[in-house]
Amino acid sequence: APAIRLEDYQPPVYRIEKVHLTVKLDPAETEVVATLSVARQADVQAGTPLVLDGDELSLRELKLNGEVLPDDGYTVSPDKLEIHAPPSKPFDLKITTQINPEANTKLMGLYRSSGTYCTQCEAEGFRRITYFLDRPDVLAIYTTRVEAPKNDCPVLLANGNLMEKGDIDGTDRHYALWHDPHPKPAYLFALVAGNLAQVPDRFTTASDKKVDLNIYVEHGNEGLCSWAMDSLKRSMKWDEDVFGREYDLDVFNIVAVSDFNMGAMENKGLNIFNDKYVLADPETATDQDYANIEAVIAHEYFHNWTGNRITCRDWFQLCLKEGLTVFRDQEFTSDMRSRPVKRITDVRLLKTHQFPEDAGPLAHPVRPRVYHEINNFYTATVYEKGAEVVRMLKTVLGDEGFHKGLDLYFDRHDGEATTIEAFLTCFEDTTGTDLSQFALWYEQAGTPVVSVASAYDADRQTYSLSLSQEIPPVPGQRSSKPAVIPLRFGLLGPDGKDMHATSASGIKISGDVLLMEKSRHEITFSGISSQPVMSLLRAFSAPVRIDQKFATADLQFLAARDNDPFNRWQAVQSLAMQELVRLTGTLRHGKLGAPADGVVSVFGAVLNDQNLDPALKALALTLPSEADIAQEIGKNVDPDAILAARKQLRQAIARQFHGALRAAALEFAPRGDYSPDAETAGKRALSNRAAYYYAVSNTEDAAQFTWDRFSSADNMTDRLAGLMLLVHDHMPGETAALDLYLSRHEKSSLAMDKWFMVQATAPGDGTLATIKSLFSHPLYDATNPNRVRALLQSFATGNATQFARPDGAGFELVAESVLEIDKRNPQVASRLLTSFRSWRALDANRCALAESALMKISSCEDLSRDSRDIIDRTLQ
Ligand code: HT7
Ligand code: ZN
Repeated sequence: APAIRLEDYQPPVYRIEKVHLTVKLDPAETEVVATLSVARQADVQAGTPLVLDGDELSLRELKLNGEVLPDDGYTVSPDKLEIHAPPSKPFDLKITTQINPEANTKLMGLYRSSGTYCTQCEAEGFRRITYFLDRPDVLAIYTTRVEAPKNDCPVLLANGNLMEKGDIDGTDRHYALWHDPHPKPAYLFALVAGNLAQVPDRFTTASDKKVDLNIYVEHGNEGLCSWAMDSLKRSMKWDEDVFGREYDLDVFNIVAVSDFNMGAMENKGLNIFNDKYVLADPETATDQDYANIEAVIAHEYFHNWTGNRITCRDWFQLCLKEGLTVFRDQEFTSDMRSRPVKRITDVRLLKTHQFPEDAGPLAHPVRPRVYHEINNFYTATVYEKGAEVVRMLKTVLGDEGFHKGLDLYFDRHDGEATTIEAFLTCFEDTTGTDLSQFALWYEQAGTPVVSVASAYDADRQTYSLSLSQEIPPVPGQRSSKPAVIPLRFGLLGPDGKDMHATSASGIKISGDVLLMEKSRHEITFSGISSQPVMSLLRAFSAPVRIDQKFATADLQFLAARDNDPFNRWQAVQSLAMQELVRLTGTLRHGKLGAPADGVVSVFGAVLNDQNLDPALKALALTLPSEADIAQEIGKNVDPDAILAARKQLRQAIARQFHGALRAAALEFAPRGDYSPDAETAGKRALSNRAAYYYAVSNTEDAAQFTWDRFSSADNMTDRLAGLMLLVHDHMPGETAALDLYLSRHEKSSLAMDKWFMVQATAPGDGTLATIKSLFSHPLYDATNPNRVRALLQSFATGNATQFARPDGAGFELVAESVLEIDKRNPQVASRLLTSFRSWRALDANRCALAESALMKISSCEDLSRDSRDIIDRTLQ
């Protein structure tokens, strides 16, 4: 496939102003009649051909201004329709295509999920429904008539407001006519038809407009929607309160489907969701699931302004809607729950998913300059780093400047398809700040490393700080320019309070933010009466790595006393990380070192800190993941040694503090009716974190205690936590627990995804055989993306020792699966394939085995464009 480049962007030569669609649904032979009102752009020569995109389409009829177009007036293929010489005046093009929803296994365009017709058009799925200018800068007003048998499909939905509904005389069919008054790009088109249950509600906007809210689910699931509905109403209110954004249609519909390539989709007025981000009850959903539902519902809703009202000019600008919308949903969660807990959770996610992406062969700028397949750019870099960039913009400009700029953006670009440049200009215009250097965050790939050195001069009472920044080389980017890096900081005095310098030189400082703009800064703080401890990058104010040599005592001090909760957490993590890296090294040399008392005792101090919020405590007690440790080690990685080191530290903590851990596991287990609220969930998290350690405490009742946690749990959070311990630590009752879980949850596919996931992520040589036997389990379904992700994606990304087995069998299993899935669903396959992205960091033997598995994939000739793109970049 040819490379698509940002520099080649050309505006469309024709506009499509109105679209009238009639979709006559049929499982295998759906007819789509599209009437497009087309107009030539003023600066384009009359007679310029009109070239429409298609994908696996078959044309049935073509009329121009009501007349059948002669054969020599156009050329057509499944992926293109060219009208050779269109009229110079605006004209109507009526295109009839036939498509097969039942055979659509890619889940892009119109497909069926458990009998429900649904669509997915982002990024380029609309061209699988009809020929179109399928690009985000072509905005049209859509009217959609959906026709289907009344019995099979009592519910008929499309974007916008319902205009009309009725029977089609003389048939068993009926229709619904929907009209969306807001111009939109084709990727936001949606249609749903099926036999679904409707859960209705109402929202009144700030300007007193009544909006009908509906969640549509499979019959029987009506009782699982209340959390999603509650989250939706809170999102609508919050967007009014915090961003001044009101909803703009009479109805907002959400549909949950069980076969979906990603999380959810923000189609105008008709959001379509992976059911795992809608359905919840305490029996089947964990606290994490509840939090995810709240966040994804909010995210899709917030897209109504950041994405739909204002959309992207081209797909290079994807971060314009995604980074900004992730930032908005993160802020929503921070306001609904605990801000520090949310921040820590997000930074952990960023560090485990985005940092490795940015350090490996798939690295790309937040706004890429080139792509082969846009579906491969829905990445942690575009989403999560994109959100960090928006957050930094807020830090740099201040709350007021940020909101003024954003208000101007909403005002100036409403109804447009625009760019990152236009977005940044709004902030420049309102605040008078030159953001040209800041814009580098969108253009440069790679994670900057900020190196820190400091010295205290007691005689002069000065504290000096050297800061330098550098981005390590990234594919296609050998050199880089210094970025604007806002570093929130505090100089901690011995009492744990921030010290205040009488003056500072060498850098711009505003409030508690140091603003790096150069590659080096030599900073001097004066009037510092005693040796401070530097707490840098508070609240993780920039997506950078900090290279700072800390004395263990200073980290211990920060872990105990920093008044920034994020950096307190970070200090505990850094201490654990240092120790885990050391232990890993020792183990690799065939020795068994003991974890240092100083580190173990910090965990004890955290555990016994009476003032720490339980949710924060649970996070602080969570050891860096195997993937995090591997990343820290960086090269010649041996996942077995990492796993063993982690287990050593876990056991040392467990054995030393078993009494307090047992007590915490019991004390913090919430009693009474289940509630998913953040505070109660935080207590459960702490209780389960304590149980995680206690399970390996070597005490007499550890096994029984763990079994009880599983078997007497009255909610999924505790049950799953117990199951994970039994299975991952291969404790007595492991098999019985899996069987019990299966018989209890076999009817709930979301609960069963967890059952597959737990087994796929279990360390130990037997896991591979387990996975192979699960392929033929009656509940395994290779066509359902959630199930495939539960078994294979979780194995490849969450089971480092088995995926990277020293005999290569883990890589082989994933490689073979990629090839098989790729034939059916390229998006799911290419996503799975990205799990190889850090292969070059492995030790020589594993590296060679990974390479041969990758070569096997690469040698397959009919690989999808999606997988070909990932494999080529991974091997480059
Ligand atoms: N904007 C959406 C991204 C998306 C997607 C969703 C489902 C299936 C295929 C998809 N391709 C792209 C989701 C979001 O960011 O809100
Ligand atoms: Zn999004």
